[in-house]
Amino acid sequence: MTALTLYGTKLSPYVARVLLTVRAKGLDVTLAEPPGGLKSPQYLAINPFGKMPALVDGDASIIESEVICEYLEEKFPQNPILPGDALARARSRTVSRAVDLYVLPALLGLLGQMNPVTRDKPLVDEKLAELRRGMDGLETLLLGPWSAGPTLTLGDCALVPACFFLERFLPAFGKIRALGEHPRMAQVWDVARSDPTVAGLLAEMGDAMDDFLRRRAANG
Ligand SMILES: N[C@@H](CCC(=O)N[C@@H](CS)C(=O)NCC(=O)O)C(=O)O
Repeated sequence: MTALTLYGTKLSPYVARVLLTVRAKGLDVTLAEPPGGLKSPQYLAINPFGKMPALVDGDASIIESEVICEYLEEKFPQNPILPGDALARARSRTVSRAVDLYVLPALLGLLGQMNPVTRDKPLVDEKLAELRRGMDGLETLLLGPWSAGPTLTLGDCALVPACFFLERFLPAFGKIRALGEHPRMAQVWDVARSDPTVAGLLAEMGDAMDDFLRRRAANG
């Protein structure tokens, strides 16, 4: 097996999705900072969009978090994160896609508006409405106890990191009670937190976030 390197940080929900896939499958992948930064010529040669994550496998680079997860699943069939049945696979992929299209863009838009003093209120209202529509739609897709049935799958690898950010940052905006209004999402979040592999990654993400916020506060 050639060495696998994943470029990115645990503070990105897209990187965390790949890390969850890696851990669930029991793979050996090194996590590294994008060389020279996201927009450096060196990293742009790996990911022309200058975004994290990117996976380097030997001479090849693979980008887009969902594609990376699917690549790892195809290349390393052990501990599958896609169910055997075609319909169940479609359900899992739909959750993954819905998180990307309808939840994360609104959520990430809100993260730039954390400060209540400098906050762009109309933008926040727009993003909250978009997020609520995304979460309401996603809620109807979840089968339980994991997003697409009895085991952790691709959909959970996308949804669980999104839940981490929702739980951590949504209360600052007051209007949506994070997972309190979405019982099926809350169930996935509960089952995920009681799974040792997922809980380990969530703890690391929490530590990385605390560290980031401490450093930001120290630098004014
Ligand atoms: N669709 C991409 C999204 C990746 C993405 O937006 N990553 C963010 C971090 S959360 C990033 O690298 N942002 C830096 C930038 O856009 O300059 C994926 O799934 O990999």
